[in-house]
Amino acid sequence: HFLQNVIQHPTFKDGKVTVNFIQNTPALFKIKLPQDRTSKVVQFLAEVSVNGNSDVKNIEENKVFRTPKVPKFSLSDPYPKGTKDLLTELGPEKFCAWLKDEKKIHFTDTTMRDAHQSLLATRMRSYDMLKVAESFAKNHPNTFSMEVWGGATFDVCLRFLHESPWTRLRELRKAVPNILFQMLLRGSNGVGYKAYPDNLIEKFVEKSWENGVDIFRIFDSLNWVKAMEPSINYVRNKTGGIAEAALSYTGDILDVSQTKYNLKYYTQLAKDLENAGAHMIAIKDMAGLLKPYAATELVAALKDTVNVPIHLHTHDTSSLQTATYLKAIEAGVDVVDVALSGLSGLTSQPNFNATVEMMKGQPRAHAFDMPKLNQFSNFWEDTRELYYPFESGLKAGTAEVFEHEIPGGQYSNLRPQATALGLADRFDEVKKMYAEVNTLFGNLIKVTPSSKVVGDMAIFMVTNNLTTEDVMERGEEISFPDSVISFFVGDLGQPEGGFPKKLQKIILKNRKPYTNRPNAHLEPIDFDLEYKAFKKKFQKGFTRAIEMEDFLSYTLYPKVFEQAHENYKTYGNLALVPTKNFFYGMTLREEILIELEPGKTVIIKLLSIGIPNEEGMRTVFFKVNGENRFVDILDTS
Ligand code: 3PY
Ligand code: ZN
Repeated sequence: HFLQNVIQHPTFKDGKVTVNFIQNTPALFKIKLPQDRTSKVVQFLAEVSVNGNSDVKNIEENKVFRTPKVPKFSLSDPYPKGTKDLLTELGPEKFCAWLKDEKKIHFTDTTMRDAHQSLLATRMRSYDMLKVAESFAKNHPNTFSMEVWGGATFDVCLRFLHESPWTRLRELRKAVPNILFQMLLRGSNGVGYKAYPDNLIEKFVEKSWENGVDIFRIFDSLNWVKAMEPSINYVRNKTGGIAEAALSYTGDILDVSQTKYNLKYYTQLAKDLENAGAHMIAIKDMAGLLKPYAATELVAALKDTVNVPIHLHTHDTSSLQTATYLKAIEAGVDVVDVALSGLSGLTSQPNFNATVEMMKGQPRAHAFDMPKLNQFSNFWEDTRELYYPFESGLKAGTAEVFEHEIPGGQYSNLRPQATALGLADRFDEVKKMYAEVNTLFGNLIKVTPSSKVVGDMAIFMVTNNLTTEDVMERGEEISFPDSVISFFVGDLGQPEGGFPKKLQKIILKNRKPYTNRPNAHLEPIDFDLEYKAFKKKFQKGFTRAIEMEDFLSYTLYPKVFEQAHENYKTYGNLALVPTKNFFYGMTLREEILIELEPGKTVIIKLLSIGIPNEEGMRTVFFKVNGENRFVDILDTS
């Protein structure tokens, strides 16, 4: 393409080329890319093989990967009936009554959402999920639910993986028609980091249900019931799914000196959520702070307070949380969240396989085919290797979490964030500062996005060598991070007990805070008008009809969507590329198979990568379905 640009350039045609022609003619590097799907994917493979994937840092040379094995299943056997079938048959109320009557403990598998969000910076690709989804559905239909969507996955899917989160959901739904799917919804913040207009959240809930979500775990980053109520109503009124409202657990109810978030606070919150229409209550222990004997008290108290089933979620950051599960199960919790061993433990959920084993001999045991369940763990253990650059670095459980209270899902991001800012050696200070900022801010519930505000402030203070005294005494001179200002204005809602007034004044300077719902300050989306404009803007480049789901992605993340769209126009559907090649390109003589659509497969072999010419261009030779192809790539590595 580069050569063609040179040959066709008027200067070249007129024979007026000087020595500086290439250097002075940037248009030559504007390469018009091929349009068919095969060429697009070959283009991507050539680029990533020469220049790497910009999202991947710290690559180990000559890293050897194992081949993950999908546990056996029969393609032609029908799917055994599961909880999804039961929900369809009973509807949400009766389904929840059934669940409450169940003696055995039930399990939610979080492997495809929270586990990788908390261990691998959310980078798990649909490609790997779809490889095992059908097998899991056929082998373990007695799983209560699979958390596969929401939280940070929506953003990361579009931003870094160049995939449509909606396609992920649909494809998974096709592969798993029998087990309930669940998503994490940040209440008024949807799957983002700020409040969105109510009618956008309403449409989002409706479309999530249509595309495959059954259980909506709804939380608010400050446990503000007012902010969860609308989402609970949307699930109840616009879907046939289950509204599971969450109380985000922080602190320690066993510590009598902690008076803010005590047992009474949580039972009242649960009652309020039940009154607001929740079909189920989740204890969302996002940092893994709920200790075993606290679980005994909390679960027992909630069981006495509300009539709906209780679902327990935790992170095993301290390595203590299977003990918490045992105590919670003894106290009558209905469902616990676990991740398949290969992606469990540490900042992820407790170990699915081991928890099933732990229950053997206990009256509430739930039988699983253990050799099979262990094969799924092995699949994930091998697959996880492909994501090694995204590991958080935490090697062992840490009791320090009880001091800093950093959520599991944030931990795997905070260290790279700190490292990127040159604070790699000062991460201990960042963690300590996180706890100090929490105290300074009045002891907050810390979960997305309030946890991000605390993290941003901690990093800001460490970077600028500021102490809490500096903030209180000379805060007027300090320009605080935008997220912190926005938080103190009221953009994430109102914290329990209100904002610390003096600090709020220091941070806001002359800005006026507000106390009603942030969504009340937002213009509703005019769906007719804006969807039409969106279609007009983006239709070019879509190889299918534009859908409302695309518009929702755009409205939630406009810039990210625009970039993903550009990427799609250039490279096509990258979700089809095997993970190893997506992150690391191809190795010489490697041959891969890509299924562009059912029945249409391309076999691509990398033959050679030429040395850079004077302009830094390298020619990459492939054999594609037996034919030679070459692509010129500017080496920017
Ligand atoms: C998210 O909001 O993504 C979370 O996982 C919060 O715990
Ligand atoms: Zn979590």
